[in-house]
Parts: sequence; structure tokens; C-alpha cells
Amino acid sequence: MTTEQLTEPLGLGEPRPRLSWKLRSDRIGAAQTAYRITATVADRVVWDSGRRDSDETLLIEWDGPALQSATRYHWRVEVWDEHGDPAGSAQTWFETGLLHADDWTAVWIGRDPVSLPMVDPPTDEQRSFPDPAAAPLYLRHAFEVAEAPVRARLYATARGVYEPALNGERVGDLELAPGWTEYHERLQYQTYDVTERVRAGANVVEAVVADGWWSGHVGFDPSRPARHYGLAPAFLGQLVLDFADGSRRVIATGDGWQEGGGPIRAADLLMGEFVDARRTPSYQPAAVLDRELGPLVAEPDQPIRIVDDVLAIRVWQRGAGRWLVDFGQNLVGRVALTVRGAAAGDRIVLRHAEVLDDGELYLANLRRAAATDTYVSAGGATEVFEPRFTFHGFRYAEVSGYPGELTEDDVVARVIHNDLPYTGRFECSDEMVNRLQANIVWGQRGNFLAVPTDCPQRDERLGWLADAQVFAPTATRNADVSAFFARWLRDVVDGQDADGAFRDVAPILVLDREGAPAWGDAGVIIPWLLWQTYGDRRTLERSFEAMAAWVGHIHRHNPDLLWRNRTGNSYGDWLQVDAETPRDVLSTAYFAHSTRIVADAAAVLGRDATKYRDLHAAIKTRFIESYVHEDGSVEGGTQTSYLLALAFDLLPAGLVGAAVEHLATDIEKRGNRLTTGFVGVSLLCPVLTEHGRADLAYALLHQEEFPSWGYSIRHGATTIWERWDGWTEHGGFQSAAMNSFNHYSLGSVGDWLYGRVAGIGQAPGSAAHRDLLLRPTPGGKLSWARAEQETARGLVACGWSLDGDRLTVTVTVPPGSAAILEIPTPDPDSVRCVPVASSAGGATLRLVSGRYTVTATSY
Ligand code: RAM
Repeated sequence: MTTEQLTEPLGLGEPRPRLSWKLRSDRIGAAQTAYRITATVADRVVWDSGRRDSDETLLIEWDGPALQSATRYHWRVEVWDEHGDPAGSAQTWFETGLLHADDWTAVWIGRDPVSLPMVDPPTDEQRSFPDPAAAPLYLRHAFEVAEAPVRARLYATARGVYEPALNGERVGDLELAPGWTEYHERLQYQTYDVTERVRAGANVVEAVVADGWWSGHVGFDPSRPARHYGLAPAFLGQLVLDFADGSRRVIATGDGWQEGGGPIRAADLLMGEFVDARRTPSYQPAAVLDRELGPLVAEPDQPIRIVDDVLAIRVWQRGAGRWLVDFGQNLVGRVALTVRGAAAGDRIVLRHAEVLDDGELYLANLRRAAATDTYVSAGGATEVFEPRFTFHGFRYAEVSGYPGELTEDDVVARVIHNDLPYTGRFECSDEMVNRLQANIVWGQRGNFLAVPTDCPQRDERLGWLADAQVFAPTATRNADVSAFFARWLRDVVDGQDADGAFRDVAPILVLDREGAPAWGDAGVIIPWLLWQTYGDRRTLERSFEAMAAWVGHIHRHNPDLLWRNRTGNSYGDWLQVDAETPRDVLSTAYFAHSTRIVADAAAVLGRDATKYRDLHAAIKTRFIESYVHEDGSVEGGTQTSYLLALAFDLLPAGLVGAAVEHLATDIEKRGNRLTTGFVGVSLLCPVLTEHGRADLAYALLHQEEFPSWGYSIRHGATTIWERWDGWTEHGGFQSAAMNSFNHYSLGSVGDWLYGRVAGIGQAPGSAAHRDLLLRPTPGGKLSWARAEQETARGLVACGWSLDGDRLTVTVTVPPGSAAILEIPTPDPDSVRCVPVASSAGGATLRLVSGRYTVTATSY
């Protein structure tokens, strides 16, 4: 059971939350025919939906009385099965946050601006730490209560990133809260249950706040001061204490709080952290900085946490007190270091890199991100240094100034990212392909941190829209990204300018120009994907005007329907390999694609789709007239030209076969190599497979010569590289000016691994996996493959194995779904599990929910 796509959310801000549940049954054909929801507050029924004849289990809107702030609602669902019999019930809860501005009595506090150091663009020397301008704020407030409360909640947020504490101990396990949003529009607050932590007598509530995205370095524009939203961090919080006698007391930030400095002398997301353990906090009165709350919202998705620890696989010495560490995996997070026997004042420095160059850290590709953590020892027998307000992208670390011998037991990499349910699995018989899948997942994890970023290591880490849209289908396979993307989409929509242009990045920082083709289009593509994958109609509804405005913007400036004007910083098929696709071919194809999605969305939402259907038809005609030749070749003749035309249905039906031929010839004449960049690659294997050339898709998958996924893996990649030629035998490292080794974009092939290799897909028009279309595609070197995906309706699985001529397919269809299963066999009569249709290409089976094994003895 979930509320707003989250399990038992504490501090929900949505006034009409949507309730969902999944059914579980081993019975063939299990299905729901009716449900009833009842909700209670402290055992009092506040809403009873009554029995509703419906098979719906997803995103059912709260229809009870208006929700009260700071209240725990329990809700129960009862369901009736396909025979009309009661089939069980279950219960869960959600708790509302502060729903009204006047629930807040807190005001923003921090350091008196008069005492703030001057802020100029940092010079190279200033970038060496500790930079006094980056000193976190230590806040505290002492209070007394006569008795322990029966219920206590802390509601808090920061302009910056913060960590709260009560009575000397950290509260909660959130990292880098409140995350990053378009702060001008939305700043998220967090809710913590501290009932067990407030005691009778004296208490102290504390917080440490660092610059984070608010006032620290973000992105790559060195000409700006490193203060993007504000000059300095600030904190806002209130502790709400409820006592047994029904009384309530609120301890809120404001007058009477103290601020000071402490052991963390500087902290910055890009630069790193500097901790002097000898220092103890010293305090003076805090200043009230702002009495306006600003645009506070409850955090609507899974927060950032430490989700994993990765142990070192090798530690070796490189000179006096200097060691290198290999964690065996390019990851995102920080190193926790155990220090023994250091003298007070000893300084230990940690640096981080994704790869080694000649046995040393390769740092050039980090550009201006210093990614350096420094620890000054207090001289304790054993100390643990773990930075709190920074993160790095790295596989290797260098530890210098370390006293004694560093061993594998003294270092651990702490992996941080939004704590999404990563429940997808893809596996097959080829280890290289399994490594590719692992690289894709690691790339997703490291870059789904606060917002979907391009990369996690250099001075960039921005929410680039094209990267997100090409990778989003893959992301939905590996994890439940419903709430994460819905939240980020608000930044995308808020970033839209008055003319209707989405931008290249969201939140807008560093770059505020109009979005490029395939970049801005993310504002149309992702809401549609969330509808298709999760049935999230509300996000589609909320995004629709913006989606339509984007298409309107392109149309207005390109009345001849070829998108050549207002293409922003047109990036084309970014990072392709010597195969430049004409910009107008790519942009016009995207114009058509976005227009069609807007038409489809209008139809789903019950709006008038005709205008967009007509516009789409007209763009298609113009595309064909302008770019498609009589022999089926497409202007530019690149793989991506063909992929766009085929994937977005921009060819006359009679020329589709010829275009596929041209595409295949280009790949074959290069020795089964691709030339696609960010945009084309997401279409490559899916289009080939859809048009009967799965053989070529597999050839590309198994390719190990440059350029290919296999090439990077053969050269040690544990994440997806930004560029096919990030490192090559012939050229060494690509230019350090732009060479990330953890960029998920070229990993968009993951969707095809689940979708066509294993076979999990949806029928046209299906949303939230109600109507599955399972099309396993044995091929290439594989003897078996299988995937599992935890969909909104439950677990969907599809896998196959080949044993000589015998093909075995195993399938799981969750209650509430039905599936069409296509078995590729030359002899449909050999299929066991009776087909509903057969053709020369194979047998088609219609399956109700259940688990199946299907064999075809002829393959
Ligand atoms: C790079 C980013 C991103 C890409 C843009 C065009 O700087 O890393 O991946 O979308 O350029």
C-alpha cells in the first residue's frame, strides 16, 4: 500500500493524496472486482468510501473530509475477488505535515550578515580550503519541559543543506536535506518523529547548516560568485510537542537561538569538506534573517540517504604517509576514514578520482571541483572522519598525511543517493551484458541524487533535460522513479519561460537559455512516460498546459513546420562518432514527436486532440517532403537520421523497409558499429528489433571494438561513460574539459534489455502495465535472459532459455493485469499453452494473471 506513491510517508503535503495497493495471489486469473477504503484518525472513522465496484487499485484520490495538519491517518482497504468474494484487507498510514502557512511560527535564522565575509568569485588560491566563506552554521537552542511529550515532531528545512540533532545525537538519517529544487518556487521541509528523543527536563535542539546548492558551488560558471540563490545558509525549524494533558508547545527558530562555528570549517558540494576535530562549537546569539517563510512544501519523494557501503578492494602505498585506495566501483558518496594514533593537529587529506592515469589519480576531468576532504586530528586514539555536506564521484581515493599503515579496514565508501526502491532485475547468460546492466544501474544511482544529473563528479552536476529524457525509460525499469521524476518535473515546468520554452537544465542554474531540441522536449516526454508507466494522470494534467505551450512555442517560430528557428543551443546528436545528423532533421523529428505526445495526452485527459493530431500530420508531411528521398534514404544519412524517422513514424509506409535497409547497411559497413550520440543511441536497438533486425541489435550489444558499450567494459568501465571515446587505445583520454566516466545517457539501452531482450512491455494504449505485451527475443550469443520489474500493479517477470531447439519462456502476470505473449517459433503448433493466434512469425498467447511456463519445441 502506498500513499502518493510512497510507503507510510511522514509529513505529507498533498491535500488530496492518492492511495494505491498491489494485489498478491498465486491463483490463475485472480483479480479485484470491488474495493472499500476506510480511514481513521485515532480510531475514529473519518472516511468510508463504501463498496465500489471497480478493478482499480492505483492512485485513488482521497475523497474524505479536508485533511488536518500534523495528523496521522490510518487507512484500510478491503477487496473482493473475481468471484465477488471478500479477498482480504490491509492497513497502512500516512501523516500530514504542516498544511497551512499559519501552522508555522518559525522564522529563518542564521549568522548576522554584518559578520559575513565578503563574497567574491573564488580565486584559485581561495579554492584551497578552508574557505572561511564556506563555514557551516552551527545552531542551538536549549529548552526545558516538565514532562516527556506523548508525541513530538520536528519540522525543519534550510537554505543550504542541514543535519538536525537533539540532545547531542543526530536526528533522522537524511543526507543533504532538503535536497535541491527550484528554490525560488519550492523549498522542501522534512518531518522527523522525535517522540522518543525529547525528555523531561533540559533539552537542546541543534542543527548544522552548510552552503549546499543554496549558496555553494554548483555548475561550471566560474564568473559568477558561488552564491546562486543566496549569500549564506539559514535554518528554519519547529519542534511541536504534544503532552498527555492535551496541551501543545512549539519550540521554533527565532529569537533566543544561538549560532556559531564548529569543527566543520568549510563544506561545499563540489570542493569538499574541511574538519578540524580540535575545535568545539562556540556560540553567540543567532540573527533573525527573514520572517517570510518563502515557498515551503513538504518533501514529496524519497529523500537522500546513505544506501550502501562499498569496501576497498585494494590499498597500496605511494610514498611517505600517502596511500591509494581502489573501491572497485565508480560510485557517488564519500569516504569514511578511520584514523588511529594521530597527533592533535595532524592533517590528513583525501582526494578522489574516477580513474587512474599512470598509477595516480586522474583529476583533470573534475575541472574546478576540488573534491578534497581534509581532517585535522584531535589526537584521539581512534577517530572516524566522515564528511557530511559534500559528495564526490569516484572509484579511487588518495589518502595523504595518514599516520601509520592504512589497511582495507580503515576505509569504506558510503554510497549516497535518493533512496528509491531499486527492484528491477535483468540478467542473462553473457557476463559482459550483465556488467553493462550493472554499469547502467550504478550510473542511475549516482546521478539520481537530488535531481537527475548529467554527472556527479566535475563542476557541473546539473539537471540536464535530454540526459534525463533519453534515460528515463531505463530508469523506470530499474527503480520506482514515480515520485522522484514527478517532483523534478515541477522544476522543469517552473523553468518554462513566458514564450513557452522549456530550458536545457532544471533547476535553472548557470544556463538560462531556451532549451535545445531533444533537451526542452523532456518537458513533454517525461510527464507522458509517468502516465504510461505509473498511471500518474495528475502529473500529466498538471504538466499539460506547459507541454502544449512548448509545442506552441516551436510552432509559432517555425510556421513552415521545419524546426530551424529558436533551437537554443542546438546540440544535435550530442557526442556522436563522426556522424553529424543535420540539426534540422533532428529538431523537426522531435517537433513531430512532442506534438504527437501532446495529442495523445489530450486524448487521455479528455481534451481536444484534433488540433495536435492535425499539426502532427502536417509536420510529418513536411518532414517527408524535405528530408526523405525516393529511395528511402533520409537527409544526412546517419544512423540517427534513420532512427529518428523510424522511431517517430516519419516515413511513408512504403519506404519504411528501404529506410531500415539503409540503416542496417550503415551499421554493417562499419563492421557492426554504431555512430549514435545521446539522442540516437536511445532508439538504436529498439528500432532495429522492431523492424526485424534484432540480429544487428545483438551484434551492437556484443561488440567490443570501439565504439561500443563493450569497449568501455573491456577497458574497465564500472559505470557508463559520457563519451564513447572517454579513453581509447589509440588516443588515451579524451579532452579533460569534458570527460565524465559516470554519465547515464549512453546507458539508455537498458530499456531495450528489459523490453525486448527479456521481453517486458506494454500493449499500445496501456497505462501502468494493465495490458502487458511480452515479446522475448532470443538472439545474439545469449542462451537465456530474464527480467523482473516491480510495476505499479505488482511483479512482472519474463524470461526465456534455449536448449537446442527447445525454447522455454517463463512469465509472471500480476493480478489486475493481462498479457499478450508472443513466442517466436517457426512452428506455432509446437507451443504448449494454447495459442490464441499463430502466424509464420510465431504464436500469440493471451494470459490472465498468474505464473506460466511456455515451451516451443521448435525454435
Ligand atoms: C554537457 C552535459 C550534458 C549534456 C550537455 C549538452 O555539459 O554533461 O550531458 O546534456 O553538455
